[in-house]
Amino acid sequence: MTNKNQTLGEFIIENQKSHQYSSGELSSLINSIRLAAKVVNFQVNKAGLVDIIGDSNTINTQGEEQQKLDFYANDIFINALRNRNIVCGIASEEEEDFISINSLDECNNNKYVVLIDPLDGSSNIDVNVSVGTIFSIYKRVSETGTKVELKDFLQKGNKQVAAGYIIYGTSTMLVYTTGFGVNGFTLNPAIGSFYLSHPEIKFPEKGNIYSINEGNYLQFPKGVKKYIKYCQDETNKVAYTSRYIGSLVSDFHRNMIKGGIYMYPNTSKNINGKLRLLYECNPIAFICEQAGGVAIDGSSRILDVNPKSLHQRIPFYCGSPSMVKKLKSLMINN
Ligand code: P6P
Repeated sequence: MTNKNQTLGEFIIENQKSHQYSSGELSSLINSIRLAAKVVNFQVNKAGLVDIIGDSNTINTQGEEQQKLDFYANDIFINALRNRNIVCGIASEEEEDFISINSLDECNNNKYVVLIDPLDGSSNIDVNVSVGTIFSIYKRVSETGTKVELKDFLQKGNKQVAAGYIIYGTSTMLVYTTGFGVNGFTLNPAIGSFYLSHPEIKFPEKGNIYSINEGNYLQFPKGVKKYIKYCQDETNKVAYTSRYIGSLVSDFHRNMIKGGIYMYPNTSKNINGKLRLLYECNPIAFICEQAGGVAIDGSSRILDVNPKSLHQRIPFYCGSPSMVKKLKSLMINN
């Protein structure tokens, strides 16, 4: 049930009663993400004013130059989760290995693990383009009270208990699902509270926006090339349009609201695609499906892919059902 203008805190309490996480731990976990989002938002919004942007002259596990805000966001989210003693482990795009969170008594009885991309699209920060945080939450599969293990993180996306993103754009929004639909909350910066602004978000059945980096066109699989030409064919009944921000959270969010498809295929430079399965594609795919969309790796459902490693990459196509279905038909037949 949704009540517009409800605060995120009120929404969590109301839904805690009626949903699976009545224990309150997942509610507390979402609340810790809410707090971290406000802190990161404050820094992102003033990045241009202080010496916090610009390369930090270090390289992350992906071989990408880390912006200072990457580090900062990573620390803020990890500390917010650690300090509340809610999770037993965290994996992050900015950390080579997962982090085991041991409570004071060393045997950690917490049952959730969190995987996070603390600041996706960070290369856009110094040109004032919106960026985002993406998170994915699972129940641990290893024995409670023992140290967390890699298998707790290498779970299929269909096992997620919650997933969401924060988009630091013209306004700051927190969008998330716990498997009962997708709801969007907009931050009122004057009072520092998130308000339910987009209840029960659903993809429009049809869409006309396709999002892809066409600079890589020559390297795309044949089916993707055919789909792009299909969208550009002016004899089409639908007038398609291309929109690409280069920030996954922003491109996905616009397409979910307006109807569209986001595509990041494998290329000769990224033979398994560029996006990471565990903390980018799985959470976005969970939200996508909960909003009535479809998310595939070109042939299979993203949420059914069996992960092999923490930072594994995968081709990613997600959006309005009719558009993904058309793309898939062209990919399978070419
Ligand atoms: P390209 C940002 O680095 C990111 O991971 C996604 O947010 C974004 O959609 C994609 O990469 C952009 O990649 O190669 O088009 O610049």
